[in-house]
Amino acid sequence: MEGGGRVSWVKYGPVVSLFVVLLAVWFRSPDDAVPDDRLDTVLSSLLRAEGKVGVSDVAKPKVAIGFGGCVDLIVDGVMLLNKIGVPPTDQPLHHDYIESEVQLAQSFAYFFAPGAAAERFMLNDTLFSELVEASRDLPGNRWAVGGNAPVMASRMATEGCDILLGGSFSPDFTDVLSPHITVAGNIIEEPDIHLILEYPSGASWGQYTSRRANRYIVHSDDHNPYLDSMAEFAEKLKDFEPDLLVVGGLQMMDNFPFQAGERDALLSRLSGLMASSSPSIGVHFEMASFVEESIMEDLLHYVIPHADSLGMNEQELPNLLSLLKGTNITVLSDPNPRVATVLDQMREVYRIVNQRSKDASEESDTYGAKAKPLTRLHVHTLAFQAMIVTRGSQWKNTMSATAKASLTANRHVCGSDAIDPSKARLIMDDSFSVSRQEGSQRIPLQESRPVSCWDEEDYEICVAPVLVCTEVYQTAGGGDNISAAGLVLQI
Ligand SMILES: *[C@@H]1O[C@H](CO)[C@@H](O)[C@H](O)[C@H]1NC(C)=O
Ligand SMILES: *[C@@H]1O[C@H](CO)[C@@H](O)[C@H](O)[C@H]1NC(C)=O
Ligand SMILES: CC(=O)N[C@H]1CO[C@H](CO)[C@@H](O)[C@@H]1O
Repeated sequence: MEGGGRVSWVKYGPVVSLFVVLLAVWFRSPDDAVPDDRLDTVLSSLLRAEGKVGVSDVAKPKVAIGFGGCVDLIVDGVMLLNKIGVPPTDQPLHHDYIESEVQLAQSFAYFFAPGAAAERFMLNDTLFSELVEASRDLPGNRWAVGGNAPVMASRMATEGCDILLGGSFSPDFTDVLSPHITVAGNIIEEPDIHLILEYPSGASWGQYTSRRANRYIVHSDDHNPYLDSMAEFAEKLKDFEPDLLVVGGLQMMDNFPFQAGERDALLSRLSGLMASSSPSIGVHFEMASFVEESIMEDLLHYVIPHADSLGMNEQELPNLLSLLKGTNITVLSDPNPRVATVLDQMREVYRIVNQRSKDASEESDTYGAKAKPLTRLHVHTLAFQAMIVTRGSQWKNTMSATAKASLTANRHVCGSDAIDPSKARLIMDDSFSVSRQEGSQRIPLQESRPVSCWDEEDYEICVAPVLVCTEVYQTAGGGDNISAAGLVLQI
């Protein structure tokens, strides 16, 4: 805590008692939200933590990001389903991919009520076109540059980095990108469209009410699953000499009807690309919504061993962990997990991935590259941001990066760079336990020092509360904006 100093209680006695009275009045108010001044303090402290370090103007960080991208068509999910006459189903069901209206309704219902993020491939082109056509003239619809790679690229360019972006885009698409972004890929006529069905907290659809704001995404990509920009990206990567390589967008391969062996070949090539990058640069892999077990296993084999850093949300963390532990992947987890639960899952992912990398380090793979240890793990949730970073690794400024990630969550979801505390709420508890193990330490949330960092084993953990936006503009792309914002302060 800064400033302050002790004041005479005698001199300020009347002021203090007035304050106490006001406080008492305030505490009687039925509103159970966090006091405004508490929120203000958390906000100003987070801003101060974020501002402690900046991105260098002199030597702009260079970041290479793949793969793919799309045009997002963002609509109100319930409004769209009502318009095309898809009635609420009484059978919420998980589907790996979507082929019919009934499956769409069942899958949407499955994720809508808990408010969990989901993304599914639509195998039925006719249905997908119908949905896109219906969305085009739905009130309040918006078009935006989408896809993990372009969103992360744009965020990092805005934060002052020079970017090489791997993706095949139409000229219109490339035109709207920042001048600090160089595109490596093919030129295509029609970009892939992703349909983003957003819903606010408390939205209702038939008998269902959403517990939190989120989105359900359907896509039917022709280009993205093939990572068709990879060859040109690899070519330009040599001269670009990045400080950081980021890989994302691989979920477009999930449940895509590839020919036998095709996906394997693509991921094997990607593995070679990641492994051949200079050992001194960081490689970050951004997870996403995966449901196909075989592709998750491919990620464990081809991608994760060559990443120093992983980013994911509260759904993707238990999903990855269950796979690492050899159990069935989890498609739906608690969308509002406790800090202790997430930290325990993160410790386990960190431990298992590093153990696997150690075990594999004797044998090198076909490219002669050894598995890298995992030195950074960032999990973004609605209520808080959490990072594990290995002490002595190349990742700098973990405290400030966690603060920046947290602020970016509000900025993104509220759709405004300036954070308005009247549109924000703290939903993290007043204190959190560092683990679910009995007797674990509890850390109080200090408004003036909201980012808590501590050391364990060979790593540091930082946790920052999120000022959760209450007037949602957009949730899709949130993870990418947040992850990218955290990364820029760490290279
Ligand atoms: C694909 O969607 C169309 C339009 O909704 C529908 O008529 C058709 O039956 C669907 N195909 C399958 C295989 O479900
Ligand atoms: C796990 O997956 C297998 C194969 O897909 C399936 O047969 C089994 O029922 C699943 N187990 C559980 C507990 O879901
Ligand atoms: C909704 C939102 O604010 N998303 C932002 C994510 O980052 C990109 C790149 O900076 C912005 O253009 C988006 O507005």
